[in-house]
Amino acid sequence: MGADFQGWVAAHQARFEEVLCGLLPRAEIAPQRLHEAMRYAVLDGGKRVRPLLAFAAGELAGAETARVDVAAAAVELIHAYSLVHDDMPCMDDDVLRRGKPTCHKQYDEATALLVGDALQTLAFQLLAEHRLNGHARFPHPNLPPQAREGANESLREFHVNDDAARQLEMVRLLALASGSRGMAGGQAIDLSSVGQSLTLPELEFMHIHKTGALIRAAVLLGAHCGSASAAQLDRLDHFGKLIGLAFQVVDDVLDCEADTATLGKTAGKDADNDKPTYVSLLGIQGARDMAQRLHREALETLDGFGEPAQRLRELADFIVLRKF
Ligand code: GRG
Repeated sequence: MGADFQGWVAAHQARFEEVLCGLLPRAEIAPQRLHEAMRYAVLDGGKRVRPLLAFAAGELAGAETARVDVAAAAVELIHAYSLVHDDMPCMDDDVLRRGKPTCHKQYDEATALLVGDALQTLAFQLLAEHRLNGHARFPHPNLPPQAREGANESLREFHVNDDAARQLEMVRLLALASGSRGMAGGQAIDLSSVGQSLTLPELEFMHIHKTGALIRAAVLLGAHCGSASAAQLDRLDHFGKLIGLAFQVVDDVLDCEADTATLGKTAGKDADNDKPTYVSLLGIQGARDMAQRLHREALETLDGFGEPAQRLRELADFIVLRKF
Protein backbone atom coordinates (compact mmCIF):
# COMPACT_ATOMS: atom_id res chain seq x y z
CA MET A 1 0.00 0.00 0.00
CA GLY A 2 1.58 3.21 -1.19
CA ALA A 3 2.22 6.30 0.90
CA ASP A 4 -0.12 8.21 -1.40
CA PHE A 5 -3.01 5.87 -0.54
CA GLN A 6 -2.18 5.98 3.16
CA GLY A 7 -2.25 9.77 3.00
CA TRP A 8 -5.61 9.70 1.22
CA VAL A 9 -7.03 7.36 3.89
CA ALA A 10 -5.67 9.42 6.79
CA ALA A 11 -6.91 12.71 5.33
CA HIS A 12 -10.40 11.34 4.69
CA GLN A 13 -10.59 9.67 8.11
CA ALA A 14 -9.62 12.87 9.89
CA ARG A 15 -11.97 15.07 7.88
CA PHE A 16 -14.82 12.58 8.18
CA GLU A 17 -14.41 12.53 11.97
CA GLU A 18 -15.17 16.26 11.93
CA VAL A 19 -18.17 15.66 9.70
CA LEU A 20 -19.59 13.02 12.04
CA CYS A 21 -18.84 15.22 15.02
CA GLY A 22 -20.94 17.97 13.46
CA LEU A 23 -23.80 15.75 12.37
CA LEU A 24 -24.34 13.93 15.65
CA PRO A 25 -26.49 15.68 18.24
CA ARG A 26 -24.38 17.55 20.79
CA ALA A 27 -24.04 15.91 24.19
CA GLU A 28 -25.28 19.13 25.84
CA ILE A 29 -28.66 18.85 24.11
CA ALA A 30 -31.41 16.90 25.93
CA PRO A 31 -31.59 13.99 26.32
CA GLN A 32 -27.94 14.44 27.24
CA ARG A 33 -27.12 10.88 28.25
CA LEU A 34 -28.52 9.41 25.04
CA HIS A 35 -26.69 11.95 22.91
CA GLU A 36 -23.45 11.39 24.80
CA ALA A 37 -23.82 7.63 24.30
CA MET A 38 -24.52 8.08 20.56
CA ARG A 39 -21.33 10.08 20.23
CA TYR A 40 -19.43 7.48 22.28
CA ALA A 41 -20.58 4.73 19.90
CA VAL A 42 -19.71 6.57 16.71
CA LEU A 43 -16.76 8.89 17.31
CA ASP A 44 -13.11 8.15 17.86
CA GLY A 45 -12.89 4.60 16.60
CA GLY A 46 -13.28 2.26 13.70
CA LYS A 47 -11.49 1.99 10.40
CA ARG A 48 -14.27 3.81 8.50
CA VAL A 49 -14.01 1.28 5.67
CA ARG A 50 -17.56 1.90 4.47
CA PRO A 51 -17.20 5.70 4.28
CA LEU A 52 -13.86 5.27 2.51
CA LEU A 53 -15.54 3.03 -0.07
CA ALA A 54 -18.22 5.68 -0.54
CA PHE A 55 -15.56 8.39 -1.01
CA ALA A 56 -13.65 6.24 -3.52
CA ALA A 57 -16.81 5.42 -5.49
CA GLY A 58 -17.76 9.08 -5.34
CA GLU A 59 -14.36 10.05 -6.78
CA LEU A 60 -14.84 7.58 -9.59
CA ALA A 61 -18.27 9.06 -10.36
CA GLY A 62 -17.01 12.64 -10.16
CA ALA A 63 -19.01 13.51 -7.03
CA GLU A 64 -18.23 16.46 -4.75
CA THR A 65 -16.68 15.24 -1.49
CA ALA A 66 -19.07 17.34 0.56
CA ARG A 67 -21.98 15.59 -1.06
CA VAL A 68 -20.57 12.12 -0.36
CA ASP A 69 -20.05 13.12 3.28
CA VAL A 70 -23.77 12.82 3.98
CA ALA A 71 -24.13 9.44 2.30
CA ALA A 72 -20.97 8.14 3.98
CA ALA A 73 -22.19 9.37 7.37
CA ALA A 74 -25.56 7.68 6.89
CA VAL A 75 -23.86 4.36 6.15
CA GLU A 76 -21.44 4.69 9.08
CA LEU A 77 -24.29 5.49 11.49
CA ILE A 78 -26.11 2.33 10.40
CA HIS A 79 -22.88 0.37 10.87
CA ALA A 80 -22.30 1.87 14.34
CA TYR A 81 -25.88 1.07 15.36
CA SER A 82 -25.43 -2.54 14.22
CA LEU A 83 -22.27 -2.90 16.31
CA VAL A 84 -23.97 -1.46 19.42
CA HIS A 85 -26.91 -3.86 19.12
CA ASP A 86 -24.72 -6.81 18.11
CA ASP A 87 -22.64 -6.39 21.27
CA MET A 88 -25.65 -6.51 23.60
CA PRO A 89 -26.26 -9.54 25.83
CA CYS A 90 -29.27 -10.63 23.74
CA MET A 91 -26.98 -10.99 20.70
CA ASP A 92 -23.21 -11.46 20.77
CA ASP A 93 -22.78 -10.32 24.37
CA ASP A 94 -19.42 -8.61 24.14
CA VAL A 95 -17.59 -6.17 26.39
CA LEU A 96 -15.01 -4.65 24.03
CA ARG A 97 -15.51 -2.73 20.80
CA ARG A 98 -13.11 -0.43 19.00
CA GLY A 99 -10.70 -0.81 21.89
CA LYS A 100 -13.11 0.47 24.54
CA PRO A 101 -16.02 -0.89 26.60
CA THR A 102 -19.10 -1.69 24.51
CA CYS A 103 -21.91 0.84 24.66
CA HIS A 104 -24.12 -1.17 27.05
CA LYS A 105 -21.14 -1.66 29.38
CA GLN A 106 -20.20 2.00 29.37
CA TYR A 107 -23.83 3.11 29.78
CA ASP A 108 -26.58 0.50 30.22
CA GLU A 109 -28.62 -1.85 28.08
CA ALA A 110 -31.64 0.38 27.66
CA THR A 111 -29.42 3.26 26.59
CA ALA A 112 -27.55 1.03 24.13
CA LEU A 113 -30.83 -0.11 22.61
CA LEU A 114 -31.92 3.50 22.17
CA VAL A 115 -28.50 4.50 20.80
CA GLY A 116 -28.92 1.95 18.03
CA ASP A 117 -32.48 3.05 17.32
CA ALA A 118 -31.54 6.72 17.25
CA LEU A 119 -28.45 6.22 15.08
CA GLN A 120 -30.49 4.29 12.58
CA THR A 121 -33.17 6.95 12.27
CA LEU A 122 -30.56 9.72 12.18
CA ALA A 123 -29.00 8.02 9.15
CA PHE A 124 -32.23 8.32 7.19
CA GLN A 125 -32.91 11.82 8.51
CA LEU A 126 -29.54 12.92 7.11
CA LEU A 127 -30.18 11.39 3.70
CA ALA A 128 -33.57 13.05 3.61
CA GLU A 129 -32.82 16.52 4.94
CA HIS A 130 -29.42 17.31 3.49
CA ARG A 131 -30.45 17.13 -0.11
CA LEU A 132 -33.67 19.06 -0.16
CA ASN A 133 -34.45 22.41 -1.77
CA GLY A 134 -31.25 22.70 -3.70
CA HIS A 135 -29.05 23.37 -0.69
CA ALA A 136 -27.48 21.22 1.92
CA ARG A 137 -28.07 22.42 5.45
CA PHE A 138 -24.47 22.60 6.58
CA PRO A 139 -23.30 23.56 9.02
CA HIS A 140 -25.80 21.49 10.95
CA PRO A 141 -27.77 23.40 13.61
CA ASN A 142 -26.36 21.02 16.23
CA LEU A 143 -22.86 22.34 15.70
CA PRO A 144 -21.47 24.58 18.42
CA PRO A 145 -20.57 28.06 17.16
CA GLN A 146 -16.81 27.47 17.20
CA ALA A 147 -17.19 24.33 15.06
CA ARG A 148 -19.48 26.19 12.64
CA GLU A 149 -16.68 28.63 12.06
CA GLY A 150 -14.04 25.95 11.82
CA ALA A 151 -13.91 22.42 10.56
CA ASN A 152 -17.08 22.30 8.54
CA GLU A 153 -16.59 25.61 6.80
CA SER A 154 -15.86 23.85 3.52
CA LEU A 155 -19.21 22.11 3.69
CA ARG A 156 -21.23 25.28 3.93
CA GLU A 157 -24.07 25.61 1.46
CA PHE A 158 -22.79 23.49 -1.37
CA HIS A 159 -25.27 23.38 -4.17
CA VAL A 160 -27.22 20.18 -4.64
CA ASN A 161 -28.78 20.00 -8.03
CA ASP A 162 -29.86 16.41 -8.17
CA ASP A 163 -33.47 15.46 -8.34
CA ALA A 164 -35.64 14.13 -5.56
CA ALA A 165 -35.88 10.76 -7.34
CA ARG A 166 -32.17 10.15 -6.83
CA GLN A 167 -32.42 11.16 -3.19
CA LEU A 168 -35.31 8.75 -2.75
CA GLU A 169 -33.36 5.97 -4.44
CA MET A 170 -30.50 6.46 -1.97
CA VAL A 171 -32.92 6.22 0.95
CA ARG A 172 -34.38 3.06 -0.59
CA LEU A 173 -30.94 1.51 -1.14
CA LEU A 174 -29.85 2.12 2.44
CA ALA A 175 -33.15 0.85 3.86
CA LEU A 176 -32.95 -2.32 1.79
CA ALA A 177 -29.34 -2.93 2.80
CA SER A 178 -30.13 -2.43 6.49
CA GLY A 179 -33.39 -4.31 6.87
CA SER A 180 -34.65 -7.89 6.87
CA ARG A 181 -33.47 -8.43 3.31
CA GLY A 182 -30.07 -7.03 4.18
CA MET A 183 -28.04 -6.67 7.36
CA ALA A 184 -30.79 -7.38 9.93
CA GLY A 185 -31.84 -10.47 7.97
CA GLY A 186 -28.24 -11.70 7.86
CA GLN A 187 -27.94 -11.13 11.58
CA ALA A 188 -31.12 -13.16 12.17
CA ILE A 189 -29.64 -16.07 10.21
CA ASP A 190 -26.35 -15.68 12.08
CA LEU A 191 -28.08 -15.87 15.48
CA SER A 192 -30.01 -18.97 14.48
CA SER A 193 -26.94 -20.70 13.03
CA VAL A 194 -25.04 -21.02 16.31
CA GLY A 195 -24.12 -24.68 16.78
CA GLN A 196 -25.42 -25.54 13.30
CA SER A 197 -23.37 -26.72 10.36
CA LEU A 198 -24.11 -24.57 7.33
CA THR A 199 -23.19 -25.40 3.76
CA LEU A 200 -20.92 -22.98 1.92
CA PRO A 201 -23.85 -21.46 -0.07
CA GLU A 202 -25.81 -21.01 3.18
CA LEU A 203 -22.85 -19.32 4.86
CA GLU A 204 -22.38 -17.12 1.81
CA PHE A 205 -26.06 -16.14 1.81
CA MET A 206 -25.80 -15.16 5.48
CA HIS A 207 -22.71 -13.02 5.02
CA ILE A 208 -23.77 -11.39 1.78
CA HIS A 209 -26.63 -10.04 3.87
CA LYS A 210 -25.12 -9.48 7.32
CA THR A 211 -21.86 -7.82 6.32
CA GLY A 212 -21.95 -7.50 2.55
CA ALA A 213 -25.17 -5.56 2.09
CA LEU A 214 -23.97 -2.43 3.87
CA ILE A 215 -20.56 -2.48 2.19
CA ARG A 216 -22.30 -2.83 -1.15
CA ALA A 217 -24.62 0.06 -0.26
CA ALA A 218 -21.63 2.23 0.69
CA VAL A 219 -20.13 1.81 -2.79
CA LEU A 220 -23.46 2.44 -4.52
CA LEU A 221 -24.40 5.46 -2.44
CA GLY A 222 -21.02 7.03 -3.10
CA ALA A 223 -21.48 6.48 -6.82
CA HIS A 224 -25.03 7.86 -6.71
CA CYS A 225 -23.62 11.14 -5.40
CA GLY A 226 -21.88 11.60 -8.73
CA SER A 227 -22.88 10.81 -12.26
CA ALA A 228 -22.32 7.11 -12.81
CA SER A 229 -24.25 5.50 -15.65
CA ALA A 230 -26.61 2.56 -15.07
CA ALA A 231 -24.01 0.18 -16.54
CA GLN A 232 -21.30 1.61 -14.27
CA LEU A 233 -23.59 1.31 -11.24
CA ASP A 234 -24.17 -2.35 -12.12
CA ARG A 235 -20.45 -3.04 -12.21
CA LEU A 236 -19.85 -1.13 -8.98
CA ASP A 237 -22.67 -3.09 -7.37
CA HIS A 238 -20.92 -6.31 -8.34
CA PHE A 239 -17.63 -4.96 -7.02
CA GLY A 240 -19.35 -4.11 -3.72
CA LYS A 241 -20.86 -7.56 -3.44
CA LEU A 242 -17.52 -9.31 -3.99
CA ILE A 243 -15.51 -7.06 -1.72
CA GLY A 244 -18.21 -7.21 0.97
CA LEU A 245 -17.94 -10.97 1.03
CA ALA A 246 -14.13 -10.80 0.96
CA PHE A 247 -14.32 -8.46 3.98
CA GLN A 248 -16.21 -11.13 5.94
CA VAL A 249 -13.92 -13.98 4.90
CA VAL A 250 -10.95 -11.93 6.12
CA ASP A 251 -12.87 -11.09 9.30
CA ASP A 252 -13.27 -14.82 9.97
CA VAL A 253 -9.54 -15.39 9.45
CA LEU A 254 -8.61 -12.47 11.72
CA ASP A 255 -10.97 -13.72 14.42
CA CYS A 256 -8.80 -16.87 14.54
CA GLU A 257 -5.38 -15.37 13.98
CA ALA A 258 -5.25 -11.87 15.45
CA ASP A 259 -5.26 -10.95 19.11
CA THR A 260 -7.80 -8.92 21.05
CA ALA A 261 -5.53 -5.88 21.43
CA THR A 262 -4.93 -5.66 17.67
CA LEU A 263 -8.59 -6.15 16.77
CA GLY A 264 -9.98 -3.85 19.48
CA LYS A 265 -12.69 -6.48 20.02
CA THR A 266 -12.64 -9.91 21.60
CA ALA A 267 -10.74 -12.35 19.37
CA GLY A 268 -11.74 -16.00 18.99
CA LYS A 269 -15.45 -15.34 19.59
CA ASP A 270 -16.65 -17.35 16.60
CA ALA A 271 -15.06 -20.59 17.74
CA ASP A 272 -16.08 -19.93 21.36
CA ASN A 273 -19.68 -19.42 20.25
CA ASP A 274 -19.59 -22.45 17.96
CA LYS A 275 -20.46 -20.30 14.94
CA PRO A 276 -20.05 -21.57 11.40
CA THR A 277 -17.42 -19.47 9.59
CA TYR A 278 -15.34 -19.66 6.43
CA VAL A 279 -12.50 -20.94 8.59
CA SER A 280 -14.61 -23.68 10.16
CA LEU A 281 -15.81 -24.74 6.71
CA LEU A 282 -12.67 -24.28 4.61
CA GLY A 283 -9.80 -24.14 7.09
CA ILE A 284 -7.48 -21.14 7.40
CA GLN A 285 -5.74 -21.67 4.07
CA GLY A 286 -9.01 -22.38 2.26
CA ALA A 287 -10.50 -19.15 3.66
CA ARG A 288 -7.39 -17.19 2.64
CA ASP A 289 -7.61 -18.63 -0.86
CA MET A 290 -11.25 -17.67 -1.06
CA ALA A 291 -10.46 -14.09 -0.02
CA GLN A 292 -7.79 -13.92 -2.72
CA ARG A 293 -10.20 -15.21 -5.36
CA LEU A 294 -12.90 -12.70 -4.36
CA HIS A 295 -10.29 -9.94 -4.37
CA ARG A 296 -9.15 -10.88 -7.88
CA GLU A 297 -12.72 -11.00 -9.17
CA ALA A 298 -13.54 -7.68 -7.50
CA LEU A 299 -10.57 -6.04 -9.24
CA GLU A 300 -11.68 -7.50 -12.56
CA THR A 301 -15.06 -5.78 -12.24
CA LEU A 302 -13.17 -2.47 -12.14
CA ASP A 303 -11.43 -3.17 -15.46
CA GLY A 304 -12.38 -0.47 -17.88
CA PHE A 305 -12.79 2.26 -15.27
CA GLY A 306 -9.12 3.16 -15.56
CA GLU A 307 -7.36 5.59 -13.22
CA PRO A 308 -10.53 6.97 -11.55
CA ALA A 309 -11.08 3.55 -9.92
CA GLN A 310 -7.61 3.50 -8.37
CA ARG A 311 -8.80 4.27 -4.81
CA LEU A 312 -11.39 1.50 -5.01
CA ARG A 313 -8.66 -0.93 -6.10
CA GLU A 314 -6.44 0.16 -3.22
CA LEU A 315 -9.32 -0.21 -0.77
CA ALA A 316 -9.97 -3.70 -2.09
CA ASP A 317 -6.29 -4.47 -1.44
CA PHE A 318 -6.58 -3.01 2.07
CA ILE A 319 -9.70 -5.04 2.86
CA VAL A 320 -8.01 -8.30 1.92
CA LEU A 321 -4.55 -7.57 3.35
CA ARG A 322 -5.63 -5.84 6.57
CA LYS A 323 -4.41 -7.11 9.92
CA PHE A 324 -7.20 -5.64 12.09
C1 GRG B 1 -27.71 -5.84 15.04
C2 GRG B 1 -29.12 -5.66 12.95
C3 GRG B 1 -27.84 -5.97 13.59
C4 GRG B 1 -26.83 -6.36 12.81
C5 GRG B 1 -25.49 -6.64 13.29
C6 GRG B 1 -22.54 -6.00 11.55
C7 GRG B 1 -23.24 -6.93 12.43
C8 GRG B 1 -24.68 -7.15 12.16
C9 GRG B 1 -22.63 -7.50 13.46
C10 GRG B 1 -21.22 -7.29 13.80
C11 GRG B 1 -20.60 -8.59 14.07
C12 GRG B 1 -19.41 -8.78 13.26
C13 GRG B 1 -18.14 -8.80 13.99
C14 GRG B 1 -19.48 -8.95 11.96
C15 GRG B 1 -18.32 -9.20 11.12
C16 GRG B 1 -18.01 -8.13 10.14
C17 GRG B 1 -18.04 -6.80 10.73
C18 GRG B 1 -19.22 -6.00 10.46
C19 GRG B 1 -17.01 -6.35 11.45
C20 GRG B 1 -16.94 -5.02 12.03
O1 GRG B 1 -16.72 -4.08 11.02
P1 GRG B 1 -15.37 -3.25 10.92
O2 GRG B 1 -14.20 -4.17 11.00
O3 GRG B 1 -15.46 -2.42 12.27
O4 GRG B 1 -15.44 -2.34 9.75
P2 GRG B 1 -14.91 -0.96 12.61
O5 GRG B 1 -14.90 -0.93 14.11
O6 GRG B 1 -13.54 -0.82 12.01
O7 GRG B 1 -15.89 0.00 12.03
